[in-house]
Amino acid sequence: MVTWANVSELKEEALTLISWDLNQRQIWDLELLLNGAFAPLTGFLPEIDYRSVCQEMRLGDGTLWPIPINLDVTEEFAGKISCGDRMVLRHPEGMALAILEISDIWKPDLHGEAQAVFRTTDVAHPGVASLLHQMHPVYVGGHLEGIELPPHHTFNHLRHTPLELLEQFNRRGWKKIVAFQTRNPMHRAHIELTRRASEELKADLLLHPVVGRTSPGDIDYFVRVRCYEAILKHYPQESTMLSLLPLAMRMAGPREALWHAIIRKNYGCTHFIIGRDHAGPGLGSDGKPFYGPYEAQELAKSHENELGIMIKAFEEMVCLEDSKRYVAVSEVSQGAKVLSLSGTELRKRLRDGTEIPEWFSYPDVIQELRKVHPPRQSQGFTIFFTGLSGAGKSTIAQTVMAKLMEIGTRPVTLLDGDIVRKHLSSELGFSKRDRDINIRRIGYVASEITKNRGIAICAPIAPYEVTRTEVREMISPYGAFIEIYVSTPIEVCEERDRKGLYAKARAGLIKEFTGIDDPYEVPRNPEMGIDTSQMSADAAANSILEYLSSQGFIQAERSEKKT
Ligand code: PPS
Repeated sequence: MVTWANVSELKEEALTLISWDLNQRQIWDLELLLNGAFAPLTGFLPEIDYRSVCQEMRLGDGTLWPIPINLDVTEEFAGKISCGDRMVLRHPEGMALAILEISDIWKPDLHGEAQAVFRTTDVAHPGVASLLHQMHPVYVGGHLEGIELPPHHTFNHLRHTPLELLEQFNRRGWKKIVAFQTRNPMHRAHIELTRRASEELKADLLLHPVVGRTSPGDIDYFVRVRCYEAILKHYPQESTMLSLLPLAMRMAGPREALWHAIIRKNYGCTHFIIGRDHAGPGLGSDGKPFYGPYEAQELAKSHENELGIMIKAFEEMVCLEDSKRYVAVSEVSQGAKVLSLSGTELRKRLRDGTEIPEWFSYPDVIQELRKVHPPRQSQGFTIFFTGLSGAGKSTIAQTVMAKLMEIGTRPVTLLDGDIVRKHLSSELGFSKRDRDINIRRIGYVASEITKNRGIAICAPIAPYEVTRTEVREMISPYGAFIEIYVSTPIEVCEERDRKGLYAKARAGLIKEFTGIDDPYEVPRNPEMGIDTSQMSADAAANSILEYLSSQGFIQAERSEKKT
């Protein structure tokens, strides 16, 4: 166990120690270390355990543990600490949460870790992308002493430590408890599956959804929790309970299933449901799934004795067309028709406001989902122009803005390159680092605008593909990201040279000028391309409005009238 003693002394000591400000991912890991959900871990893994977990799925002493739990820090920070030191881990709001007694500091081979844990280095895997793109390069291992659990401001009545959950189980007289993990809203198929599990095992049911990090594009947990609360009414009250798990998922499929089972054992459950494609990360860059659909349950089953929790494996549940009854796929008799509604189709129906059948879900759940999936005409979106200086980005952006303001259904904000550099990024230059910071700032502001259902029009050069992709990922959870490559050739831009910058760059008076002595990476998959040497700004703006109309973001007749 993590040590919890002398908290007031530790708080005093924390004032004298070097601090690391935790990011959200690290806070999720720390909370589950501190509250015992990651038992037997007593801190962030030392190097010997880390290597063994990667290679063998076991700690150095042989205990089953499939996922590395590491504290990652910058090289700069690592240069200030040594083994044997104590450091304080702080919440971004400043509270000291724990003291780490540093036993190991090392630079991991992150590609090797990805290959060992995820069996791939393909960044289409969200766990790999996070490991390779978000982790700091140095790991710090050591034993933790707890000061305070990370604070929560939402749904506190549904959050429990393992100890609190055990108390709840005892109070209710529950002895046999089957846990269900999910990162999605629950529909009828999930309910049938969990009811079946609970009936077959004669066990009480814990709905234990993840409210930490899930997979990119998942529905946010506020909405999901409202759906879970709605769905609880459809279960027998006395034998069902809902509790939220602040876990940072890795989407590691089979290894993740094992890990989830260990965590549920620590929360006092006796059984754990593993269905089809548990913690599946979707498809790889080659279009193939990373793991087999039943690999996760097979791996967990094969370690059942050692796990200390029983695995309740389930096949996919499907709905029979005739009787509207749910059965396991293998129970469908020959010739019987089954109903299905894919996630993509569900999202489309939510978006279009079209019917979602009763066999699929409950009206109260759908009502919650509809609240956050307004029809496209009321959703926010971002138009992101990218291209060389002088390509025509600002002129088209201004024309599009004027036309959208004439339509007038939502507020429109223009984040032009020059405007942003004046108001948001005045201290930045044009090095790769500075340009990336500039573009991330634009992305952040645009994501806030999009989230609040406005229209953001961005028109920076944004020369780097990775950074543009990052911005796309920041915005996409809230609304569409429409990337428009203004592909006007450099000769034309240079010929125009409205600001006289190309002449200066050629004369060596401006350094790092995009297209002259600094790179521009052509977008790989923009939603649109526009070449202003072939098309006027007005015609370009009209084609953008036509695109918006064809995608349902603006009403067809309004855009036609105005264009
Ligand atoms: S970036 O790369 O996206 O951060 O650039 P951005 O902020 O869009 O650039 C804004 C304007 O800065 C002028 N300018 C330069 N551009 C490119 N390279 C160098 N070295 C440079 N120095 C100044 C240029 O006019 C950009 O505006 P636009 O509207 O693209 O012409």
